[in-house]
Amino acid sequence: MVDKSEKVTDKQVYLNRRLFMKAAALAGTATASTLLYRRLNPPPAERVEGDKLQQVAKAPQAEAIKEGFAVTDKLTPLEAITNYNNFYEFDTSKSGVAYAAKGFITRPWAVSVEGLVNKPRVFDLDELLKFPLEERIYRLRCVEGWSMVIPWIGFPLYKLLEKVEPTSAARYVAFQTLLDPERMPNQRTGILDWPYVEGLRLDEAMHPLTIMATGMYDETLPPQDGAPVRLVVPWKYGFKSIKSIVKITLVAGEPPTTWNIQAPDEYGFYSNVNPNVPHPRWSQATERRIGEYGRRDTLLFNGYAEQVAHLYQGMDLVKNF
Ligand SMILES: Nc1nc2c(c(=O)[nH]1)N[C@H]1C(S)=C(S)[C@@H](COP(=O)(O)O)O[C@H]1N2
Ligand SMILES: [Mo]
Repeated sequence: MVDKSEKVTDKQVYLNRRLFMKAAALAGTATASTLLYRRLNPPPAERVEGDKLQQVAKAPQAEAIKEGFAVTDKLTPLEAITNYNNFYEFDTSKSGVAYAAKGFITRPWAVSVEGLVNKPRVFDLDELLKFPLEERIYRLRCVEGWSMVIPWIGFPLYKLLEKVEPTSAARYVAFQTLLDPERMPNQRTGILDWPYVEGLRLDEAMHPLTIMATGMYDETLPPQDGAPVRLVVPWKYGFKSIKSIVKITLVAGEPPTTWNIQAPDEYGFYSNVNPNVPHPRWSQATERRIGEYGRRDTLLFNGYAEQVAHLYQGMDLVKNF
């Protein structure tokens, strides 16, 4: 699936670096030329060695489209998906994340599933990779006003939750990213409240569109996209899709969420994609699809209304933004 031309040889990297050093010597500050170098030489996607994905199930296209498991929009190239990232634990600059996350160690890795469940359990990464994998081609709409189309590999979250048997008291699901400033250098700064946390209502978490992604473009997740396992909730703004998860807790009340803590007036708990509810500082009516010129209309629930609108029947989507 990956275009051969995107693969960079060691020699090319070496030559480019020489050219860069020459340019850096000629041009102004090191930081400006470093940024220019990065823009001209996006690194190829790094995959975790040794982690092999099993055969991935692909539903017949018509069926997948009907369920919302696949969209027919053009796929965003791998190079763009892996070099334009939001992952504040590594870098606040979208083009810097791939560099800062390079070499991020994701083995051993475990996800603890606990709280209001009958069978709390720690899942080792190998156990997670054993869930039957499916391809899901989803739109990803960032609250900042850009979007992509990403071919994820993963499994529905409900399959994991069923294994731990949520009790009748469980009404929400809380998620937590790894906290390790040694491996996630930006956690030494106070730009966000660490660890990054997110949450869903239990029925949202159990919806078949909600997945735990362990891969993308037929291979394991690159570090910058949330390796080794991240959440993907395609009808919500991208920040709900929390990366590099280590803990999932079933709880009774609405759990705190990172961007809501940071700016409660700007980022609500639900954060469903909604062109009719502007962000306090910008409109959400349109978006820039990465790789396209101009802007396109943003769709209610990011185009997944048919699959998810019933979850919000009778709810005021302005109040519950
Ligand atoms: N732990 C963590 N998860 C995160 C983020 C983050 O900074 N930290 N950024 C979010 C935002 S704002 C978006 S748009 C998506 C981006 O995912 P991608 O880089 O794989 O496209 O990840 C989300 N998950
Ligand atoms: Mo985002």
